Amino acid sequence: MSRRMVLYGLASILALLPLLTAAPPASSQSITLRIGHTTAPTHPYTTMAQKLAEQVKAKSNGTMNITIHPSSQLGGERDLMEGLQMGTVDMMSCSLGVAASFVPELTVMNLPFLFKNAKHYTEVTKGPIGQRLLKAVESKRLVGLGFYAPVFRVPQNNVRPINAPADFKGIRFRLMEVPLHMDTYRALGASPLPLPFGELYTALQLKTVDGNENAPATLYSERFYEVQKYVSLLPVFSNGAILLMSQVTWNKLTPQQREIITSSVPDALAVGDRDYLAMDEKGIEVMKAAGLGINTPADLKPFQAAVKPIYDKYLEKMPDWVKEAFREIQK
Ligand code: EAX
Repeated sequence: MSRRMVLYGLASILALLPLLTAAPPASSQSITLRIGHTTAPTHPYTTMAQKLAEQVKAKSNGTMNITIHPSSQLGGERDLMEGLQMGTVDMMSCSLGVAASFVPELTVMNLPFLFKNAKHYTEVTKGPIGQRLLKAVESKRLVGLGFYAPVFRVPQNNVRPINAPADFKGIRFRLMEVPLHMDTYRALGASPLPLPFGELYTALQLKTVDGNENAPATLYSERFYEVQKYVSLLPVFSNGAILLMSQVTWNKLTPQQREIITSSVPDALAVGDRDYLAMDEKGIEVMKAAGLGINTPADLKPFQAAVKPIYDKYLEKMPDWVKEAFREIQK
């Protein structure tokens, strides 16, 4: 072999080297996904995300990392939803209230006094209706990974306990910016005001609003009880959540990475459900101990009667399959 040939051979090996080293198969490339939500690091949205991160990391041999951003660090729920659509945020847990402002079909889940209990919500969301709703999310540049949080949003305020619809009169409740929620509280006689969740504690403290409504777990995790007097265990809306991913992010993942995520979701959501139910109970205990008045209205019927027009108004706009789903849920 001539010296020239050796040199030529060496040169071509050197030229190939970057190709051999620089581009490992996509599946072994490390990625980091950001998940955001509005609630505190002690809240079930965080423990769900921790479980998801842990499983995804283990199954991917450490190549897939999920960083968790609680307490509205990446913005409120509307900001996060927009972030998902643009691909600047990868994942989030979103209240069904705000999620329905982006995916109208989800509105059916927000009808007042719809679900009888946690079991009812779970059956619907884990069954064919839940599947269909997760599919509907895809037309909005989102990927629906699952539903969780089988608890209810209840009113808390500084004026009086709510035992009958008349007790709502004139109380300024902070609500999420969700038209169906606002209309419902108006129908009950309250004066609703939309505010981002991140501003709620201060608004309650400064008495910009008299009350708010959330799951007892959240009233506890956000310490709203420090600045509120009464909690009425009136299950006005579902406090369900949907775990969402950005379609922009999803499209960048390999089939193997997608599989790692989807196979990790059920266990993570189960942790979220378990912790939500437990924290709801604990929250009631803590609020009782903190001296809040806690009451359970004896009769739901007058409340249900007052919000009847909400059903007609919002179902009317829904596609037939959603109306059908509603009838199925109500059976
Ligand atoms: O989803 O805004 C709210 O009251 C929500 O419950 C909160 O962002 C968690």
